[in-house]
Amino acid sequence: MLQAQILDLTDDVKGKILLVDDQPTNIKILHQLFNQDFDMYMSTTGEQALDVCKKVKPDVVLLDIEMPGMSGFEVCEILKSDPQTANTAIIFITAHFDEEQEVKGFQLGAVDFIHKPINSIITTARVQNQFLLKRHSDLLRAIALQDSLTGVANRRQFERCLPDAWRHCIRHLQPMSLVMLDVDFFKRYNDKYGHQQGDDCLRLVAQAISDVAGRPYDLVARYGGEEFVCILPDTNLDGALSIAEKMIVAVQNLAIEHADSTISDSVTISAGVSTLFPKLDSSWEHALNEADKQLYLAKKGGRNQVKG
Ligand code: GH3
Ligand code: MG
Ligand code: MG
Ligand code: MG
Ligand code: MG
Repeated sequence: MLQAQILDLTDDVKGKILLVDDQPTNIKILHQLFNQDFDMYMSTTGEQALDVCKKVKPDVVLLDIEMPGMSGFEVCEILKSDPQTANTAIIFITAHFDEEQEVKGFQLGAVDFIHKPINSIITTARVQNQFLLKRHSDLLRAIALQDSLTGVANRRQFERCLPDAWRHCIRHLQPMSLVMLDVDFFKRYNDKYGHQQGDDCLRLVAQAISDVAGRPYDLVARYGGEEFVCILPDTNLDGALSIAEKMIVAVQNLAIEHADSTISDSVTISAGVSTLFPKLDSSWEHALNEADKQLYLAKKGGRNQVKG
């Protein structure tokens, strides 16, 4: 849910189109139009289309409305309600013009309608247009939510995700943990090796932390300067302590030389953990303060360690 919203955007990555129609002949016509420029995926049922969307995250879905089983409208509704697929550009393909149906489609989040019989030139132009718009909005989202130095989520994304993650845990009666992490003696690192190398160090540390918090629902964000924060839904205190410990070891294993650290030859981090349980008086604001307090204790206790 969380990390997946942040996109790896490279202009030369081929776009992906999913064709959904119960009539294979329709799929064939559309396939011929886009096969050269896009990676193509095909489904003949709504259920199958949802599976493909989860797996490949197409940029554009060309979606038939009337299909046996799940209708195109139902597919659209489900895709739009799932944060992992909500940004997909959905274009309905319909056999007859029906005002009410079109309004409903737009209300469900579709971006365009294409009418059968397929006019190749118009269909190609409309799909190309929607593809470019989708790429632009992906790019804007990435700029708005990603930390430009390290590539992990930024603080804005963290603040957006935290209440959502907490609601998820309340719904499932699961605990949620927060980990605050801070690079040890980083001012000295900058002073000794220069700001540029300091930046490189932050990128490596961010990557090492992210590699440990690898579940799709985990989020690692840069909270500020040399401080990171991690949301771990469905994770109790023991689980979070063990993940934080793994992060500490992962950073140690990077073996980034730090001659001016008084506790190690290489760069280390400290961590503070707090855990929230779904109760009326729990608040994630309080949990964030608590994680910060624990981080302070980890620093006071000698650094390169976790407290919680
Ligand atoms: P402690 O072990 O107690 O955390 O000590 P510290 O030196 O890491 O903490 P302090 O808060 O004194 O210093 C943090 C340093 O992080 C100071 C600042 O210049 C550096 N810093 C913050 N943001 C960046 C950045 O984006 N790039 C680089 N290179 N350095 C940064
Ligand atoms: Mg049909
Ligand atoms: Mg500080
Ligand atoms: Mg520090
Ligand atoms: Mg700090």
